[in-house]
Amino acid sequence: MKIIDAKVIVTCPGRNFVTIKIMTDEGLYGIGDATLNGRELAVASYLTDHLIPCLIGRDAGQIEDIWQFFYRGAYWRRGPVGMTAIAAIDMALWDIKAKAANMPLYQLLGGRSRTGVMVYGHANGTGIEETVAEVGRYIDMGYKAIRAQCGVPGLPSTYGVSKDRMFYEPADNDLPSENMWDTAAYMAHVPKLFEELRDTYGYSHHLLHDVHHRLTPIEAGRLGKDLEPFRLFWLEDAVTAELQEGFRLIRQHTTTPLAVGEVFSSIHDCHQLISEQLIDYIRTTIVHGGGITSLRRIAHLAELYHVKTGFHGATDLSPITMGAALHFDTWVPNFGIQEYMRHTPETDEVFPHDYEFRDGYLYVGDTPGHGVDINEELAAKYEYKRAYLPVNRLRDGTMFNW
Ligand code: GCO
Ligand code: MG
Repeated sequence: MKIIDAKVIVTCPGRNFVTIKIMTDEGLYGIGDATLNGRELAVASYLTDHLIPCLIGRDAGQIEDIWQFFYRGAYWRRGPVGMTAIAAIDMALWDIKAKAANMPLYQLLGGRSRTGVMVYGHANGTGIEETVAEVGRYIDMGYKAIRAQCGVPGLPSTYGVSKDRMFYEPADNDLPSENMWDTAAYMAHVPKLFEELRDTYGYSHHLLHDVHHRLTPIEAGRLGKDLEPFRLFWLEDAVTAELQEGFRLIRQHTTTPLAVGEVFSSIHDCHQLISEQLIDYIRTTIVHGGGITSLRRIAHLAELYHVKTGFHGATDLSPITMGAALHFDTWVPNFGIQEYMRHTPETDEVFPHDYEFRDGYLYVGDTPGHGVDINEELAAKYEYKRAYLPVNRLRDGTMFNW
């Protein structure tokens, strides 16, 4: 089966999404997500100007060879833009292969390992009381695992606290908006939130928290220790992870489980974190980590070292990534949990899909492929709209991690 054409579709049903559609001479097509929040057009150009010309005429079934061609063959390896582009092609090719086999993707990967995929939802509020009430709402909706984020006294805005309770979109401005950060205020506040949550709801649900790269290793060790009585499922992105050995210090000080990896683009960003057992969950996901072909290698490496998967699943990853991830989650032996932030009805309409939420779990359907499609006519109605993620500064104006 030959690839005869491929195109990039940019659409903005409330937020920007980039999609590749690959067509074959047998009439089958596959789609892949190429969305990189705040840098969408760079990936679109990388695909259109540099990868698609090399794709035409290739055998659509040679997924591994095409991956190697674009990874090794580029000479300039890795990086989020390049790896997101490779991931999009890879996802689309797995979609085609599964459709050709007339199988849902999880069957092709090795079959079902579980009945459903446990997901965690996002509860947040400006203060502790509001956040506690939001967690209650998620419990009522059937969630077994809930991430809790809360405003910090004295800071006008904080990562993870949304304007719209049900749909969190951090890319909130035409040019980057500026947030303010205060580590001491944050570290003093977070344990109070989790103490209140456990006092109110007990220990029957999993609770998670995302630090969003704001601490140093020793600060993360302290926070992890302070949170130990509240038995978190994980503490996410406690530090920026460019320095993999930095996690040794966190590990020496706390037994709170650690998750990291949503901004990683390859196995080389996490091989030390995994092989030294410095983390418990790897969050690198299909769209930003080089596709299913690449994530399969990361998951197998992780399995050797008791590390489980915990795929990133924010709203800036399109329903295509969610569909592909859910097939992967349904199969992968060392599954941990899947993040799930609902997409808006406009987005769901542009990307019809067959996965569904029931009682804390997401379930994939049995449609051949990854089960997600794109309504191109509808997509064309929503024009690209530039949007950036915020940046962060300390109280004295110093640029910091967002
Ligand atoms: C998460 C993430 C997101 C990111 C977003 C950036 O854990 O879901 O941290 O909220 O901030 O994906 O584009
Ligand atoms: Mg995160």
